[in-house]
Amino acid sequence: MDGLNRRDFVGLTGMGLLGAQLLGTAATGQGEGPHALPPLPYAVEALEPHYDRETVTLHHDKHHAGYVRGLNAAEAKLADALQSGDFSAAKELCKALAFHGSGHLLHSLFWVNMRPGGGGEPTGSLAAGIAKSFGSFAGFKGLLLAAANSVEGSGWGILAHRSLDDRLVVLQAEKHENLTQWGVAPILALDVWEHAYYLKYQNRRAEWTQAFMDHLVNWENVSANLEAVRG
Ligand code: MN3
Repeated sequence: MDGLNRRDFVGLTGMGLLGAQLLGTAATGQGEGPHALPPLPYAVEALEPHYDRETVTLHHDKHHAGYVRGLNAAEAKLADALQSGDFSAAKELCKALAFHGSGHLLHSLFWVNMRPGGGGEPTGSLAAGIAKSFGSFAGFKGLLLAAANSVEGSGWGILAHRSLDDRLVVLQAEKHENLTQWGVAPILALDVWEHAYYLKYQNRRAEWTQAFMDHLVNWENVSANLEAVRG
């Protein structure tokens, strides 16, 4: 396979973990959990001389595999927490899920984003979307390179689709997430900025979140949102 098929791409951009699951089902399982390391879509030396076989091997077999293991481990701890009702490690758990989940998804995209003899310029609807969003391919390419080159610390340069207005956007990601999970589409938003609750609840954020969940959340709306992102 030399690219994501449309179903995978929709999954990655619009339906969150479904994207990773689609990639995972096509993967070679390691028997460690629900997520598996997807096989490279080409030989380890296929991207030479631009990307060397040693780096590809280490990057895929060690680094990417580490995120898959980390995600499976975090999900196992999540299951334990849900079973026991002990959420004292929720902060660390959410960080681990965001880091490893986003690391797995972005690497899965990264590998299929490359092919031997790639480069050049896109055509078709992607070219049209780039022209609409950035003015020209040269402008887009300059922006993506500058963004990637100036990421603070470790991270990514990313092209993403924003469903809000059907535009393409260039992002920097520090680490993999900080602290979202790439590809997820939010269906419920609970605002815990102080502006959301301070006049009434002052510093008692937990009272506000309890009130939101007990008395305010509109599950019919959340259900409709889920139907919408599932398409
Ligand atoms: Mn990497």
